[in-house]
Amino acid sequence: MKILYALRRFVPVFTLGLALASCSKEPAAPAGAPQLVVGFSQIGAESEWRARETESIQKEAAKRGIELKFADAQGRQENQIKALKSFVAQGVDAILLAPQTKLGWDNALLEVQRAGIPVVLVDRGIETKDESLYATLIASDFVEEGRVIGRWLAEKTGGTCNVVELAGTVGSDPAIERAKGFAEAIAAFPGIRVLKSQPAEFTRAKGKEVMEAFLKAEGDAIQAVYAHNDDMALGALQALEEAGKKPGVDVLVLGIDAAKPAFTELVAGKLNALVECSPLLGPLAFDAVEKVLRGESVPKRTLVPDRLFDASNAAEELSKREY
Ligand code: GYE
Repeated sequence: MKILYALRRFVPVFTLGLALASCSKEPAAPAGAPQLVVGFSQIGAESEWRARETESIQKEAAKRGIELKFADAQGRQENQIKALKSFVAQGVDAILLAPQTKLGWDNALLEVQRAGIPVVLVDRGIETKDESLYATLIASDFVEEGRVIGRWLAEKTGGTCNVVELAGTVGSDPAIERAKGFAEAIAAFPGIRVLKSQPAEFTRAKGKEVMEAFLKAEGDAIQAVYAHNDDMALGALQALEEAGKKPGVDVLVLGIDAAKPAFTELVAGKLNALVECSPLLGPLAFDAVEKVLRGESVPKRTLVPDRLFDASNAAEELSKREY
């Protein structure tokens, strides 16, 4: 394995030499340096956020002349584990992993570690017995995102409101932590009642479907919706409109991510508050990869900062949105 790994690193140098000689416009690593090969195990394409994250990572790899081996797991952890094994077999230099769920990674990551390949976790964290199985985690503080939304709701409603919750993928870090932060923030307000909470997989279609079921069960009692991401908030918005309600007016709609499609609805007044969660992780991810490969130390956790947007500040931000 070691010999193969060393050999693989020589081939791209040669290829790079040819590319330079033919004045290729291909982005290139610095002269003389072997081209890095990085495997990226992505969860899927369930949301606008994830499409923007994939784009950011692909763009940054190209900019740095890094060869990216991209594996889309179509929403299944078992496919991500297969991708990790395949990256090991291919002898990549490093791996970026966006883990779908928190649990269940230790065996696969141990195999990766034994092959001497560093892992950078992007966007979601994992729960593991052995923190040395990954080099660093680059992600937002999902608990804080949930708290910020909870505080906003308490403040805007004077602490009295019936809310329904559209939760993210079961077992995923953002679904667990966004629920926790929200619950923590509203705990001080007994007048805020969560009528229903159900997973809707972070997708627009499921968000709409679950919201329709909520409306059937609770009807006019629902005064607010807290969705763990933009897409589910947009699905809820559609369900509300189809039920003859005015989203943003009859029912408050709150979400997380603040990507352009939802942001536009926020400015239009159909959504009421969005907490940002940046998917533009490419530059941070490859900074970490390059540092780790140079043997430099990296913090175990890099926090991506988030802001809250509502009617008070959304309009002036819209033209500046990068995602
Ligand atoms: O908020 C959501 C998605 O892991 C932070 O996953 C990410 C979340 C994001 O599909 O839209």
